[in-house]
Amino acid sequence: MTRAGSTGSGPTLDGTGLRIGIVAARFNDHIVSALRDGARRGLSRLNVADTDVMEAWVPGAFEAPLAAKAMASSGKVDAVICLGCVIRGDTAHFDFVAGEAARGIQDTQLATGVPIMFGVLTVDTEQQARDRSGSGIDNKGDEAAVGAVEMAQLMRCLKG
Ligand code: INI
Repeated sequence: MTRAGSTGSGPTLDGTGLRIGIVAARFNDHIVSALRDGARRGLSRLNVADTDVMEAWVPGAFEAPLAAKAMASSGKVDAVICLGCVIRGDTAHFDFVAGEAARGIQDTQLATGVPIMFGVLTVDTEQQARDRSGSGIDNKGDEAAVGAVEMAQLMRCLKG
């Protein structure tokens, strides 16, 4: 059987030569900056050169898909990592922002064929956000970086 990319125990990841975009939402920026640091750590651990990482900031998670689409359509990146933090409040705003960010990101990766990672925290409390944006590999930005390298490698493999 021919396998493309991953094996059951996970793929061997090497991001050498990959170009990765990061779109980070400024809303809750103390958390999102920590996710961005996690993503940068993850990319660096997987041999993605700092100079191959393009970073753009947007006002909030709602705007992330548009910037991701511009990056993905530019032909300058192999994958994009969207980072944000949406914390549930007392109104329905959370559902619109989180839902539209997720929908926009999925639509964009399907429309462009460029992997777009959903590194947007959707949490009930600030503490839950802190727990997912620390200095270890359980940082969701780091997790998104690993996903970006895996998907970029896989798309290269599948597209030939
Ligand atoms: N944007 C976020 O990224 N996180 C949030 O928790 C949030 N809340 O709670 O309102 C949020 N709102 C801003 C939104 O993303 C847009 O920037 C804004 O609505 C303008 O379009």
